Amino acid sequence: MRTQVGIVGAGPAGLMLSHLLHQNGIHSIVIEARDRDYIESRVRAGVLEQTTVDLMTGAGLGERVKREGLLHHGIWLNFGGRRRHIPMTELTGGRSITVYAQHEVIKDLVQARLDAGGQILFDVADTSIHRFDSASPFIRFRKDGQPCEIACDFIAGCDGFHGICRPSVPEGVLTVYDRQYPFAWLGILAEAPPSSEELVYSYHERGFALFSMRSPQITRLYLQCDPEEDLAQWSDERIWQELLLRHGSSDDWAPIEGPVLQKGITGMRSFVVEPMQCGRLFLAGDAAHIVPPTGAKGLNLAVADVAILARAITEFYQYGRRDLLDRYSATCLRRVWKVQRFSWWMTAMLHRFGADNPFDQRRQLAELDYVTSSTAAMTSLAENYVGLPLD
Ligand code: FAS
Ligand code: PHB
Repeated sequence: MRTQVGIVGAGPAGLMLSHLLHQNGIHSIVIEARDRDYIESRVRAGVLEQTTVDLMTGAGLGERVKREGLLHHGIWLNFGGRRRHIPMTELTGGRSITVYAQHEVIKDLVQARLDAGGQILFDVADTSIHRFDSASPFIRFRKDGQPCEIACDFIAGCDGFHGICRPSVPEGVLTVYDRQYPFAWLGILAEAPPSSEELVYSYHERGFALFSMRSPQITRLYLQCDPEEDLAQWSDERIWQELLLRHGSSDDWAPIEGPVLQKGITGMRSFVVEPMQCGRLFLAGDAAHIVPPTGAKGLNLAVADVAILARAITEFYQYGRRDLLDRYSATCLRRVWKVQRFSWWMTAMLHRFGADNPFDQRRQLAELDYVTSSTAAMTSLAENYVGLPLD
């Protein structure tokens, strides 16, 4: 097989890249290790920045997110037993977030690719990438047990944190920046109507808790737990008891309980590799960086990376320009580090650190008090949360 851009991974990064390239008349092939049903039902992120929704709308993918997405104009910070509102749309001149599940974004992208005759090869195995230090890189993999090869001009490594593209870069080329957190998130999907129209981030002495949602019937909730936590020790009753305790607030707001449909534990880390490119291999999304989910940025950063990459590749094919390609990593990393800072800051402000002492708790409460009583501080949170504009 031959294509212009070989894309490894059908997550938000790989599929959005293939779609944006198609819109500019550039051919690509996406290969994916899992099957279509799996990627279209995998429970992950749920918050889309204004920047991401604008990108999707501009790329002709806005219809369903506009129709089914839940538009939010603010978030709540709950601490000291009282909820405080951050009116993000008001503070950012009209920018908002949309609650729309990641797997719904994946469904829209897969459908759009297939409707346009795009190639997505599911269920591939033994993927490897070659000669990306030359002008003729290629990808090898097995499909239905048969060896296959894609010759291409560029390889996009969109295969997530545990993919093969980043580890394929020769020793010594990449610098790794890594920070692990001494806690994780236990997340549930529950069949219960959202009792708050907007997300609630709760700081509590027993640990962080988050109230989010997926639809008028489904809520999504998280609580801080130990990284080694044994899920079997967490009955649905115990999870609800802990969530209601940590989300306690004087205005009598509380999540509505309901049957737990799905539960899982997600580790927390901040991770970046530099540079995000090597020869004709370009890393995007979780293949290059991981953020703790407290800032709801993972999916959005992946989409921002490929918007920058799609433009650079388009300028190469249409005008023979190499400068945007050469600057891909530097351009992305400016945004990546701002988003890393914001995600670390939200995580540090809202979680209990086992090693912390009473001074740290007082400092966290003072920070929360400042952020919810200073327009300047509130605006800083709001503009980062709704999404920094793409440069
Ligand atoms: P992805 O990981 O989404 O996609 C990579 C794709 O490559 C996958 O489909 C994988 O199967 C495929 N692949 C891997 N190796 C391959 C190989 N060798 N050959 C072919 N294909 C291969 N973010 C939030 O903001 N909020 C959340 O609540 C949240 N929850 C998360 C929960 C979990 C468990 C995880 C892992 C992430 C979560 N995130 C969350 C972050 C998430 O949204 C990611 O940032 C986002 O999926 C990144 O998108 P991609 O870079 O496209 O990578
Ligand atoms: C989610 O809805 O899954 C979600 C929302 C906000 C976050 C993280 C996850 O910060």
